[in-house]
Amino acid sequence: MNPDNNSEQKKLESLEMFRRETGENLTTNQGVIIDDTNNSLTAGERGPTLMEDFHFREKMTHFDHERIPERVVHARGSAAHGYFQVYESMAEYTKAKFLQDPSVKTPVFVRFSTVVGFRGSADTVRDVRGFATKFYTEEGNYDLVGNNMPVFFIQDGIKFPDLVHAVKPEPHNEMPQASAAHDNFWDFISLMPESMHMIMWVLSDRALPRSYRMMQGFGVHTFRWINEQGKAHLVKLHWRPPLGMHSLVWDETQKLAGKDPDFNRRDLWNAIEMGHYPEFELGVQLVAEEDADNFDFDLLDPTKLIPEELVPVKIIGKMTLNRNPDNFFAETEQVAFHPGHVVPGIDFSNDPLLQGRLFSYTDTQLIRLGGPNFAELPINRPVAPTHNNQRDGYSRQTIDKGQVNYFPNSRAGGCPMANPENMRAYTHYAEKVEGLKIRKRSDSFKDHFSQATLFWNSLSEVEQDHIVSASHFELGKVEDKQIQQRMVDLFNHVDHELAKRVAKGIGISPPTEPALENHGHRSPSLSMENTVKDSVKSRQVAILAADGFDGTQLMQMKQALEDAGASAKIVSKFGGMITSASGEQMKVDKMFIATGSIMYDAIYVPGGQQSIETLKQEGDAIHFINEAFRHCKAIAATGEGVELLKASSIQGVSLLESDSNGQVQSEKGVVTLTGGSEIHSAADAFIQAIAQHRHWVREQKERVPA
Ligand code: HDE
Repeated sequence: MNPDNNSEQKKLESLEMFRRETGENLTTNQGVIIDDTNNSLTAGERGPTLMEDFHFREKMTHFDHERIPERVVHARGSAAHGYFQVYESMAEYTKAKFLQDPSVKTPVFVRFSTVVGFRGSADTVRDVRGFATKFYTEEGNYDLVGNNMPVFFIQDGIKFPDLVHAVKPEPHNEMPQASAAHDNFWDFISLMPESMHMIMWVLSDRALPRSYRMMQGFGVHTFRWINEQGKAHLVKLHWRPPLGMHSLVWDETQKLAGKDPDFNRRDLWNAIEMGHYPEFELGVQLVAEEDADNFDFDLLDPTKLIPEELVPVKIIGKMTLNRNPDNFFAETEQVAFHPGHVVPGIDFSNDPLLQGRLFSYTDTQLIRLGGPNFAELPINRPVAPTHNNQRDGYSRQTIDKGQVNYFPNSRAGGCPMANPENMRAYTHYAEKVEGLKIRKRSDSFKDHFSQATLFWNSLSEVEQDHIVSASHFELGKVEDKQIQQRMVDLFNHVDHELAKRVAKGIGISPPTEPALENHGHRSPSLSMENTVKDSVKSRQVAILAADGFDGTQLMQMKQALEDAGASAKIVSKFGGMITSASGEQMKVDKMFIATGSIMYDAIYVPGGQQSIETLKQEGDAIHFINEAFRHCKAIAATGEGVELLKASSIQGVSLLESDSNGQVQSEKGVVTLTGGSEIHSAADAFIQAIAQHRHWVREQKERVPA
């Protein structure tokens, strides 16, 4: 076998030992074959169940103990296996072995999550997304436990229990589920000005990802990389999706939470099953130790990012996720991440939030996974060998041989040996630290607004509008006027116009003067509008059709979409088959009742007189078009299909008001072709429109009911 693939295979093989296929015979856990699992053992046909029914007892006991506590945060998640490869050696900056050789594929397991909701909550809520990666490196496991936003709410780990208590459902009635839109959360935030930068991110569209495959990831904290010569760099880590960053719109997320609460989870699963392997490039911002103090903010402050204009992001490698887990519980639920899992060449900084995390993860896993042996669970085992004198505890699996379980020893030749001469051993960076024991926030952490303003200034008008509407929703749910007022005051430290717009929406008196002058700086890379928009790979397109559709148009468009990597599904009133005007049969993929425009990125309506007449009478079909239009999605129609768009409530698209004489026309993401002979050109225009993700120019201005 190719040695490169060897390291990638190692984790697969280590999991293989624990995989179990369904066998022919039903057995007990002791291996005894069972003849009947439908009837308990009873004293007579109508008599009491007998205690000696070991099969009943074992089955029921195991069931009774099936649940474990869910994660206190990030309870709802989905994961995938894959591998990571560095593009070029990072030896200049770090000695971490998995970052040296571009031919080495390091196995990874990645879990994406929401933060606030319970395990069964909906995917599409407004929330931060967790992005946790376990690298099974040859030198041990390295966990990069990040989020999809580059900063955090608080500066010190000691505030985390307060933050989480405030955002979780209120304790007296356990409402609301998976939402920050309630008094407790905004009460806390209004008293914590340090959270304002993160609040801007949470109110932005970053909190509503279209797909886990289309969001960025961030290590958040400043970490330290150390090279073979002992030289250190401070480093911020980024994950970048080649598909670009794309979000849902608020109305869509609300509807999806009911129609498909698994929307992001399903998207991840399906993409991998279909071979559209999610990819993320790893980027780093490197700052030499000696330059650490050259910024007007503190690199140890997790409410700050390093603007890319100051330190560019260097792309150093790529992660590909190519396999779904076999078993949700065994893998996705039992995986245990920890920012303290580092390998030689990677070290921490004194970021007080990071320092707090270094305690919390193992601690919470001790209760969640029931004792100290969770590192032995298949998904958590490193591919590097482990040897130490840790013994016993609940559910110990390793059978440690021999008489010796202490160090130093002479009876086992001193093994396992802690050897300071071992060049491969982890050594902590010898940072000079001195000071008084003190509970005090550093003065260098005191600017809470400059970067919140930077973020606001960097967004497009549409993105800013979305922040304002999000604040109206969130604060509109708050009952206490004083909390609303305090929030308006905080927004007034970010930007005066923003504060006035927030105040107007929630009926609070607007501030008359800015609390701080807007510095006017921008960082264009912070806007999602500037993301990649060149591909329709793995995008979902609904084709609305009924009996009598134009078979040539439908087939040609479907083919063109699929050739471009999109997936096209036929949606109609009933399941089964529909027949084209010329007699071809097509299978209906989804019925209107079981789907909605919210589950697709774009809509296509092929011609066919009879099909269009039927769809015009179909409220669901008209609603499909209206809703997709309102959500700014690409819509195409050819031949008589254009008539269906005209019958909808679409407004402000002039091409629908005139006849195009067989020409392909495209305006605001609506593509039409009245003739129907130039389907290829229509498909090209449609594909371009889909790649734009959304056509915001329609928003607000051409509002349609949906
Ligand atoms: Fe976490 N966090 N966190 N966190 N975190 C957990 O660990 C914690 C923070 C993040 O998919 C818990 O095993 C503290 C920042 C992710 O399994 C817990 C503080 C970032 C996940 C915990 C933070 C994260 C967690 C809950 C402030 C982004 C899910 C269950 C000091 C850089 C990992 C668990 C997975 C999970 C503590 C702040 C990311 C309680 C104390 C900042 C992605 O230990």
